[in-house]
Amino acid sequence: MDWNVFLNPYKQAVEELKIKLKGVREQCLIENKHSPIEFVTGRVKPIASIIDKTKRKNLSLEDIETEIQDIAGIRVMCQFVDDIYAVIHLLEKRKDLKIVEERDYITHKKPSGYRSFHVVVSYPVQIGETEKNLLVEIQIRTLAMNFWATIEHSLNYKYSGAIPKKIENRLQRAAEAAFRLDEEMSLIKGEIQEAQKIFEQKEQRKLT
Ligand code: 0O2
Ligand code: 0O2
Repeated sequence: MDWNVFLNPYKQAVEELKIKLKGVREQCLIENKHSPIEFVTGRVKPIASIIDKTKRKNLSLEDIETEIQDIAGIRVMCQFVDDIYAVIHLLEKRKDLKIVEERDYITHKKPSGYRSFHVVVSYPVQIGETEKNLLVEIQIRTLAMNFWATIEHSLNYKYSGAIPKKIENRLQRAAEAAFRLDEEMSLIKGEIQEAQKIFEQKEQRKLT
């Protein structure tokens, strides 16, 4: 298998979607509206992780295109939980992609404490003269959910997936604390957005 040939379309899909979603934020800022998108990151799954997952799920290499949905991964970070649903709505309305699956780990958090909303989309890329539809996983989460997931991911890496019970319990409590933080922030959302609008206008005036 030539991994370069296989992964190149995924690389292109990640770059295109990053630009498009960052564009949504820019447009909101220009219109002086609250952007449901705070920032966007993306990555193509490393070859070693693809092979690991293939083994773990007992797949053959021919199946990976359909069975591994996160070879191309986009992450959208939001300030507020409501923004997550605004981003999902925005994705549902887009004509350049098709939602094929939604996984709600916000109302159904994972046993680890993980929260995020995952949307799997089918996205067309032009490769040479042909068009190829690829699966891309878009993870949408708040800054607090992202903070937790980033820390938990490093601990999982450190302990090779076997986090000691004591730390696991603390992480579950931290996940709840992060969720309460999101709830608290939602309660003063209006106040925060007003302050951010004033700040943005001031920044814009400096530029013109
Ligand atoms: P800018 O100018 O900072 O807005 P790239 O391909 O370089 O555009 P890439 O490789 O996806 O972006 O970068 P990465 O490391 O995946 O994502 C990091 C991006 O997220 C950077 O923006 C960071 O500035 C931004 N970022 C990280 N944490 C935060 C945060 O807490 N708040 C905000 N607002 N942004 C954050 P860029 O893309 O380099 O552009
Ligand atoms: P990466 O690139 O290291 O993040 P699975 O079969 O469980 O591997 P599935 O069902 O295909 O996954 O998809 P799922 O569970 O919707 O999404 C898996 C991805 O969600 C993971 O990717 C993580 O990015 C994130 N995720 C899911 N659960 C957790 C968790 O408990 N903690 C953290 N930090 N992230 C989680 P990978 O494969 O780990 O790749």
